[in-house]
Amino acid sequence: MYRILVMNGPNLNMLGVREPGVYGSERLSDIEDKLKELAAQSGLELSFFQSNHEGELIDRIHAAYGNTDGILLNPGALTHYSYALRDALTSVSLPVVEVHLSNIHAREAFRHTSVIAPIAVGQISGFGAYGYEMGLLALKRHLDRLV
Ligand code: CA2
Repeated sequence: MYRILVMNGPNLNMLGVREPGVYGSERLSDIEDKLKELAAQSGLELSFFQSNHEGELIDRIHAAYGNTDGILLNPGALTHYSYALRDALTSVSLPVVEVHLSNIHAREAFRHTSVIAPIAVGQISGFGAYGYEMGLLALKRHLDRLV
């Protein structure tokens, strides 16, 4: 059974609360509930962590070292500039799948760059909450050495 850490960065605790037009009407807890269902069917053990603080996210990544098989990550706006988050992910050598609700490549220019993508297994962007399900399955396939 793979142990997967599902991490969300700044402001994602506000999902479904404000601006449903951009990010959809589902709350983060709804997304997590769906992932729990999928994990039960797929033989995955999930832990969840959301923080609005870069350092807390980094500490959680360090704490995953040695007890986690992979990370499903929506870094929020940290995606676009946090070399510290990227270095933390590199330091634990865990496979990461990057997920975004919106299509970051179809938005403002500053969102087109991800400093996380080069060290990720892959990036899923633009499929709303369903992207998390895709990301979890893709991470499992990667751990199974199938993709
Ligand atoms: O599309 C995504 O998933 C993003 O990671 C979301 C981030 C954004 O900075 C990235 O460029 C793309 C922002 C999350 C903000 O979430 C909110 C939720 C409700 C209301 C306002 C913001």
